[in-house]
Amino acid sequence: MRGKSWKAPFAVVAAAFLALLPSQTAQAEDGYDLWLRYAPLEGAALERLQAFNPVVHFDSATPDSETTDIAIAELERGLASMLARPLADDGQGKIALHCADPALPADGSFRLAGAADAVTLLAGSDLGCLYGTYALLRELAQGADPRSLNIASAPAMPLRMLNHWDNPDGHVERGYAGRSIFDWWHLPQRMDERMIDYARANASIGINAVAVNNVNARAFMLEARYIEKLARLADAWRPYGIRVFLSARFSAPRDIGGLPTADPLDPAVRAWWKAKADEIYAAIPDFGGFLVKANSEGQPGPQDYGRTHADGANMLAEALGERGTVIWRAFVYSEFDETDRHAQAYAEFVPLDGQFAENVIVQVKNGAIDFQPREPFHPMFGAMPHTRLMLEAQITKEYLGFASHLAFLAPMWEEVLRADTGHGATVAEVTSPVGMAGVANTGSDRNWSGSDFDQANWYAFGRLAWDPTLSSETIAREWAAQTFSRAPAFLDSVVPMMLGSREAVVNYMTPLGLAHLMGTGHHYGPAPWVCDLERPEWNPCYYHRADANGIGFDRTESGTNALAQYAPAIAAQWADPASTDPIWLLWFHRVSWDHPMPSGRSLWAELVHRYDSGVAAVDAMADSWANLAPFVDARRHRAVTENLAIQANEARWWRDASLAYWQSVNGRELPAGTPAPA
Ligand code: GCW
Repeated sequence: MRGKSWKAPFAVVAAAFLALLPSQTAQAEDGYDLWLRYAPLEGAALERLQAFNPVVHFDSATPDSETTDIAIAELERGLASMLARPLADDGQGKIALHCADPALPADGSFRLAGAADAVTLLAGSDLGCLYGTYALLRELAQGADPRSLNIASAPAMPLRMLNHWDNPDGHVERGYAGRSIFDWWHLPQRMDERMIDYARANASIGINAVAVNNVNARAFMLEARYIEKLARLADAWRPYGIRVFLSARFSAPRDIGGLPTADPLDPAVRAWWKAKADEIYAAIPDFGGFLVKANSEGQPGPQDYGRTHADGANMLAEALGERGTVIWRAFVYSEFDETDRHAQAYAEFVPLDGQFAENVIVQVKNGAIDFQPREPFHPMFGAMPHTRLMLEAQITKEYLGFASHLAFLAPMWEEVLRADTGHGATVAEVTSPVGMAGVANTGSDRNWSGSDFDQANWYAFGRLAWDPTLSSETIAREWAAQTFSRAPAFLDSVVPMMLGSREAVVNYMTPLGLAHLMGTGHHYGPAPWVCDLERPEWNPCYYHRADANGIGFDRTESGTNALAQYAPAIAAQWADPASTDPIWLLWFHRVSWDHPMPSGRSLWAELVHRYDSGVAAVDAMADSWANLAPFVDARRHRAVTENLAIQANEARWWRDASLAYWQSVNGRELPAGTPAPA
């Protein structure tokens, strides 16, 4: 079907279109189509697209590839669906694809330019054409006029990656959307069609790399039988621009290789990894590389042999050579360090700056503790100028109410990406030359992410990795328009609701810089009273340090001095409780319950106020959503309503249990005017 211009015979398109209709309606209502619904346009937007009367063309220089075929099929599908009719045989408005423009880089960049009778899509590669196709459809799905499009887009970050914490047995660690989407049992012979839908969703937001298995890895995933399975996925995803990575267990040479050691300096160990890498590349020529969690939470690593993280990472990097990348995680903390978990990763990694091989990336979580509802940016950002650092975010909501609480995470990621490290760059600037990883929230649930609004976090992650300067508001608006309704009245109400949702969670769970107060192990409900766990840093009481006199973690000079790991200008701004933004207060300081807050309230009154505002915000979300029923199909509207009811109840649970506990410690009454507990 290649040539100067391509058009399927009208009858074929019409038949395909009719076949699409009923299932599409059903899918739209169960969320399976994600943001790729291409709901029929209405009003002026429909008239404009009808008048434009699109038809797809591409020039002869465009490479004949599966990727361009996918782009064309997607255009046909999206346009027909939005027009609610098959593309006409005698279409006038050319959507003209030029996918081999030498003036544009082959990294996925593209340009879209509208004119009276054509939209030109220029790209330096077929993948750029695919990305441009999705951008065009995204604009049209929001009602844009094709003739006035003018977009030039390039990926800010080369690596835009999902990390799946999926175990080979189908269980997903910290997964709240059902079982794993990867069917290792039937691969390689049978591949679920869902794998294509998944690739399509990722490509539509620019995600280009996937680590398919949990960082708490099983070594057998490196065996030949799994490489064969992975190769099938790699083949299926390649046209969508996705490279596969494997989480590798550091002790694999012992676990599955029959060697007595996994010491990274042992020649037999090095030879084993080299042979393993060769074996993988023979099956998957564009294999991305290894993701490694080492010497963290009981995982094996180079320190087991008295070696450093750099020794371990460099050994794997040598095995991969120029073919791939080692992504080495910096999420480390030890039960033997009595001082402050906050300071450990920096202490272990920063002295190694400059020692990592060129094809090693160190992957750093957004904050120094662990994916809390709010954390200041990790002090490692900007502190390792000779090391490639990548940001790790968590899309799945381990500490933010799983898939039942609504929390749109773009504002959280925006907060960290825009943070000034004090080393002459923001976190986005430090990480943009490298990349961003998100711990996936996908699962076997029909709606992929466990709830309709959790799809927005997957979407937002991809959009921010592509362009970290995008605002949360832009992302929320485009997502909601594509997913639910493009009606301005709907968007004007749902977007603010999404934008405030994460702050609501912060307020009813861990206000004013509190952190890690969730129930042990599951991390769901409140448990600030827990203080008897063997490892001190797993106890909520380790983090809040509340007693009759006060509350908070002193990380200044008079405390653990973890603050000194930040650049001087940043540390200075957080050194004094008086100059510290209240959102970080108890993260860095221990203050008395009477500590005066900028609001004029005492700390205790402010804390109570924040819990209350968190609860009130959830109630307001439920009210807003109730009013949006006319814009959303009944099925998805009800599903969100039910979750909001759970959240309203559990926000009260968090507030009341937390306040009751603080009162048991400080012996204080609730300030006058506090609403009664539920
Ligand atoms: O957030 C914590 C989780 C663990 C996870 C770990 C990590 C994969 O509670 O489940 O393990 O972080 O990031 O390695």
